[in-house]
Amino acid sequence: MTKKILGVGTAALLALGLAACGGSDDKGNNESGSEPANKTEGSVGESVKYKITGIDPGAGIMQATEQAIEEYELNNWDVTTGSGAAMTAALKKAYDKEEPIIVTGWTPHWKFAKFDLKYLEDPKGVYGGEEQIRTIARTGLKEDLPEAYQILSNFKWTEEDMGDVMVAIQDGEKEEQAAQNWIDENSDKVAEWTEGVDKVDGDKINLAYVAWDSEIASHNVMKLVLEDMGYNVTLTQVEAGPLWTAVSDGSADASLAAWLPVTHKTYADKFEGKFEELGVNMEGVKIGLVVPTYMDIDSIEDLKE
Ligand code: PBE
Repeated sequence: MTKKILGVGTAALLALGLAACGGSDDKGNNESGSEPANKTEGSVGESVKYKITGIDPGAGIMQATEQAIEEYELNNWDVTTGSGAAMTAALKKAYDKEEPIIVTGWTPHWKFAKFDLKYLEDPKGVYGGEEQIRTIARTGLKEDLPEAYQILSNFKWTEEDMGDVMVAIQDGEKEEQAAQNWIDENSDKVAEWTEGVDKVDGDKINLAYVAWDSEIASHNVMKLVLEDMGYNVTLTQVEAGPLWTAVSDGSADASLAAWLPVTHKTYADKFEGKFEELGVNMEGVKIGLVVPTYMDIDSIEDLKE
């Protein structure tokens, strides 16, 4: 078996395939004799079995991907459900063998540090543009836990900051230890979040997060920062839907995991008025479909053939 299923020669095959399908919008079956070889070599869809490797079903990127499948008319395509960890495991497995794979991806994420990857262009803008990660809280947090409210409102860091924590965890460091190391090396930043805030004496606070690598990093850092300020912090790991529900019904105090304006728009709209936005904790983040650079495609439109 050739490993470079989508090697250099494939551009030509791809172009041929596209030309051959030009007039028709029924992409499913073309009955042209030499199916197996041609399809394996010529069609990205065939090479990945028309599957986009997804993550947990509640993630905004999953909704966006369903929408992409619809808007780009990828009629015979599916997005598989799993988890962030299963997605990166599948990516690593394919990458090590230089096999084709398409994943739901986002930045910041350690995978870009470990593998050569690229986003597929999204000319229809289904995945939005530059996104932000925002901090949200239950209504009433300001009155009940004003010090935490202040720290959470001040919290802001960069892709590089989060990347340091994520890569350390990926390299085998314990989550909490990776967070502590980052805090030790960035005491100036942490000091900005806590400046002028009084310490408390064991007040309880519950932060909700989803097991996405980016959010594992941010919530572990915030846990330690709040603990250092005297809080008794619980991190509750849930899926995206339950996270938004929990912050909106007050069973969680806050979360650093609100990706907006597009990724979690459905949730933000659904719970409008029932939660409070405390500010942007990271600018310039992004979601989309991601492939290894050895794949000879550039755009989501290239999947439709
Ligand atoms: N993510 C990571 C999330 C937001 C953070 C892109 C997987 C989502 O799609 O909801």
